[in-house]
Amino acid sequence: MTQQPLGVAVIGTGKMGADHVRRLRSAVNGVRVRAVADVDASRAAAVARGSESSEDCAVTTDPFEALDAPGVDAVLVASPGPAHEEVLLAALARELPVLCEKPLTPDPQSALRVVEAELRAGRRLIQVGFMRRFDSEYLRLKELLDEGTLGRPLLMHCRHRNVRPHDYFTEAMMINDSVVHEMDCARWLLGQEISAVTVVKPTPSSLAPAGISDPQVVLLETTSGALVTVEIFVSCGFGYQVHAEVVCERGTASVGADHGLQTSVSGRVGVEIDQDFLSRFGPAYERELRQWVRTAARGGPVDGPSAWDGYAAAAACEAGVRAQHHGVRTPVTLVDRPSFYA
Ligand code: NAD
Ligand code: ISE
Repeated sequence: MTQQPLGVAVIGTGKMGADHVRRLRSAVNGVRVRAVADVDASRAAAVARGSESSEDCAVTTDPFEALDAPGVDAVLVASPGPAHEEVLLAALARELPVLCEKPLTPDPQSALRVVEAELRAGRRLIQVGFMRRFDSEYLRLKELLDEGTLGRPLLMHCRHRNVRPHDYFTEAMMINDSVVHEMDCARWLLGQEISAVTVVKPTPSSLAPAGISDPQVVLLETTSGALVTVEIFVSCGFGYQVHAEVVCERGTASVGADHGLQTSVSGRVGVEIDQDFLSRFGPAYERELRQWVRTAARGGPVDGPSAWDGYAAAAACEAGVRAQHHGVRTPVTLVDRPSFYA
């Protein structure tokens, strides 16, 4: 008996949602996009049109209508963070497996409501889109740190540079939309929670977007005493760079060196720099989607980054946004981790 393809509703068809739809259609087996929803009707329609199977794909401006469309078995959420909670709760109420783009939600209170709803559902239905956990370099780094040959991690240094942010980007989003990735990576790679956050700001770039003090340096402390520095520079103009170096007792390991085409011309060596996350992390998005489709097709439980990981990152981000405003070291408060997420 052949298994029916997993029917997916995609909520939010902007940059990320459209890219996920393209990858689901071209690079992942056993899946069909059955509905797309975007508050911008023309975007949803354009994404639905982009395939031969578009006649099977419902198009709507109402996310809840998309969840209830014929053939929908699972949901991919790619609307902006503040819109995630209500669609996550609706998907959990319908027992639909979800891949939710990061951040799970932009604050820990709403993230905890999602965690509590998943606990009530009784099985893991939410995978959060922390795609660096699917990047081959980050996976190798995680393996190396877990092997223990380098000894205990002492420090981690991260650089996170974007060419430019969305028009609606705010200074708080430097933390809860961008540094949220480093919050998650630090927790995952070091196997520790983040205990406090400090943010310091140099004189901003004259090219920074209005209302945003760009760049900033974020210092994370972890529960076992490791320190993580993050340079976040969201309007650097020249390229997309995500780099991490972990300094351990017996050596260091780093990922994210520019790895594109290298040229030697006129006495100079040149290396191409990715211009955005879609090219830098393309293979990671595909691995993430394939794993989610595989587990969602069984009706869950899903694996990968969990709603708890989304909550813990949101709690660290809340401290980070307060630290951005007040300029002081800000402790992170977490509720006890339910054994469900052990
Ligand atoms: P975007 O602005 O390009 O797209 C968002 C889309 O959602 C827009 O088309 C908008 O009209 C639509 N939208 C807004 N409110 C909605 C609602 N209530 N219901 C349905 N649609 C709604 O943004 P983006 O860059 O595609 O980001 C979307 C999500 O993906 C965010 O959570 C963002 O943090 C995440 N993201 C993740 C990565 C990653 O590397 N994992 C990269 C970029 C963005
Ligand atoms: C964006 O939403 C992402 O998730 C990208 O990976 C990150 O680099 C960028 O800063 C965010 O705005």
